Amino acid sequence: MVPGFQDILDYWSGTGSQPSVADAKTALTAQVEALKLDNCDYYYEVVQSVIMTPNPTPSPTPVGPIIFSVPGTRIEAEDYTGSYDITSGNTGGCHRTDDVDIEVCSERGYNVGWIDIGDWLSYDINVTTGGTYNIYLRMACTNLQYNSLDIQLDSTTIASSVSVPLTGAWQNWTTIMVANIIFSAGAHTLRINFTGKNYNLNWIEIN
Ligand SMILES: [Ca+2]
Ligand SMILES: [Ca+2]
Repeated sequence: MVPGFQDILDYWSGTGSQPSVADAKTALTAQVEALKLDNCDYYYEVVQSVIMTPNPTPSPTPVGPIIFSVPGTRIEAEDYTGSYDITSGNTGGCHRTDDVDIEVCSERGYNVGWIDIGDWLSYDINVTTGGTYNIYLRMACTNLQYNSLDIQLDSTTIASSVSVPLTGAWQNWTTIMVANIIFSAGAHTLRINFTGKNYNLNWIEIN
C-alpha cells in the first residue's frame, strides 16, 4: 500500500481525520499506479489458489475390491478385481484409471471395450449355495473373426472358444449363455480370457 492511502481508508471508516484534497489525490493516484499489472509481481501459487477448486474430487472415482455373491448378483465387467490389458492407459477414460479400457454403456453404467487378444479380467466371487449354474455374458460384437473367449474358474478352464454372435455395432448388446457349470460353495476367482478382440463386455451373471 502506498503512503497516504491508509489515511484515506481510515477517514472512510470513520477512524481518521480528513486528509487534504491534494494528499488524497496524490495517494489515490499512486495507489492506482501501484495496482497496474506492469507494477505487480506474479506469484503462480497465489493465482492458482484463487482460481482452482481446493481438493477437487478425483475423476474417475477409484473402485474398491468387490466380492460378488453368486448366484444372482450381476457382475459388472468394469468392476474386475484382477486384469491384464496389453495397451497402457484407459482409452475410454471412464470409471477407473488403470490399463483396462472402459466407456459409457448405452444400456447404463459402463462396459469394457477396446479389448485385445491377450487381455483378461478376473472377478472375486462368493458362491453362497453350490450347484450347477449357467454363466451369462452381456456382449456386443462387430465381426465374426476374433470373436471368441475362454472362461476359467480358479485357474481351470471351464469353457473354451466361446463365440460371440454378431450384433452389428459396439453398443448393440446380446446375452450369450455358457450352460451347466458346476460351482462349489465358497470363494472363487472367475476369469475371462480374451482370445478375440472384436467385442465389448458389459456384465456377467451366474444363475
Ligand atoms: Ca488399455
Ligand atoms: Ca457394465
